[in-house]
Amino acid sequence: MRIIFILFILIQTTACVRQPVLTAELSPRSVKAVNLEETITRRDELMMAYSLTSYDAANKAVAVVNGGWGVETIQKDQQLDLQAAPSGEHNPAKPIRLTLPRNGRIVASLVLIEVDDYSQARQTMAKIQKIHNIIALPAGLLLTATELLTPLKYVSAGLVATGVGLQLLDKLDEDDLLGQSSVELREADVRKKKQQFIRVPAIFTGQNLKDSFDYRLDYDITLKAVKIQPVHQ
Ligand SMILES: [Ca+2]
Ligand SMILES: [Ca+2]
Repeated sequence: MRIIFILFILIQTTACVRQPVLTAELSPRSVKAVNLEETITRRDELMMAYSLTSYDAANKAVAVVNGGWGVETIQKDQQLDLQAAPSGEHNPAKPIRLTLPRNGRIVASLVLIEVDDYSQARQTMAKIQKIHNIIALPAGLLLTATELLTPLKYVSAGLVATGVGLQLLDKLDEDDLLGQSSVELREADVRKKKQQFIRVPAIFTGQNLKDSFDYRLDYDITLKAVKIQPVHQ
């Protein structure tokens, strides 16, 4: 009888430990050039960088992952499906994912850049893609910041945290930031609302010299329940 009771306790404990945790996955969906930044050349060169940063219940930054897409050219009125299979010079934007800490939160951030220095940008993107979806410990800005960070600062700090020593902020002297977007997910809200999918539409408009640009961009956050398992990198 006693053995059965102990077994029962063991099963209960195991069931508790195995309770699924939530994973958030960011995938850029599409980008459309309603109006180009460089009207004279009749095309823009685009690059996108995105990140997920997680915070625990005590509001401490615990992990960050990065992703990148580009450099790809786009023409006026063209819409690119960022999840379509590779074709010609177009490639999909790979999703990134991170565990949502219990009673914590995740900040998803994305920036869209119009590239002026093409070869420099390609090198930057090669570095970002090398560390794609690798979980890093937050450093510097993410740990010390008490004020609200812009999406660009989140992405930039995420890249620094991976140790590639990349300063996206500095690079923007040569290239142009078309827009930045961020969304925050609180674990308690997600569980309460049983959220599984969030589509974030972003409109990036502005002026560069005499050109006014207008970009429409969508990205998705998918929430999945996963069993806890050892992390293999
Ligand atoms: Ca430009
Ligand atoms: Ca350009």
